[in-house]
Amino acid sequence: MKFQAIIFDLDGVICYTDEYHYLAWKAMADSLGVPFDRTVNNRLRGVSRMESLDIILERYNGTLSRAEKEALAEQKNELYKQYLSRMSPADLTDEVRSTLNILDEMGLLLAIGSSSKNAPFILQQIGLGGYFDAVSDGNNITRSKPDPEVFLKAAQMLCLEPSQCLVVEDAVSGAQAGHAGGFQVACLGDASAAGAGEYNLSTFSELLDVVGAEERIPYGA
Ligand code: B16
Ligand code: MG
Repeated sequence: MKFQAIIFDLDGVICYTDEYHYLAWKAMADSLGVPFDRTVNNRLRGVSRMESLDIILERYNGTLSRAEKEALAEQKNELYKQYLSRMSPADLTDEVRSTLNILDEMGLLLAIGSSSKNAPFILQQIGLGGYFDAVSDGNNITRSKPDPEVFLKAAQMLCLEPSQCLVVEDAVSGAQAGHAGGFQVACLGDASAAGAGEYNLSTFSELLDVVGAEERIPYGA
């Protein structure tokens, strides 16, 4: 097989929590009187929580202490977690679920490489707690994408070399992180539109073509 493992980004690849990030950051920005819209929100894809806050505060007239910034990030995260608590296995599409199961049955190791500190909670909410062979996320890294740390840690957890793993990403910074770590990258969404990967996919199930799966998902599944 071309790859021994696949390392998936979470938000924008396995499930979609960007609207919840938007709503929670918007509430925080409104409380400070800082202009914030979906164009700014798009710049936060794949970016860590504190770096996201710094991007939002580019439009803030004034200075904030480290403690004030941490309180704002915490305020946003509390509201974000309230949205996450309403997620359920229905938030995982049949296409993603079926594709993951086929990849698993092929004997590929499957892992998560996400910048989010909430990754374990999100996985639990969508019914994938305990599903992956390794979870590398915002809790075990010190540098965020485009640094490759999160993907290198995932490969280490699987006892594999980057050349044996495929990274799947929706953010350009995430694709850059994969390349910086020596991984091949399959892109979806924004990163695919930008042609940032070796494989630029329109749908999640196209991963089956990338790994040369014989099984296909029945049309309309
Ligand atoms: P948290 P991913 C990323 O997840 C999100 O795309 C990004 O918008 C967010 O700021 C980051 O996680 C940190 O999330 O505040 O939950 O720790 O795309 O890397 O799975
Ligand atoms: Mg993402």
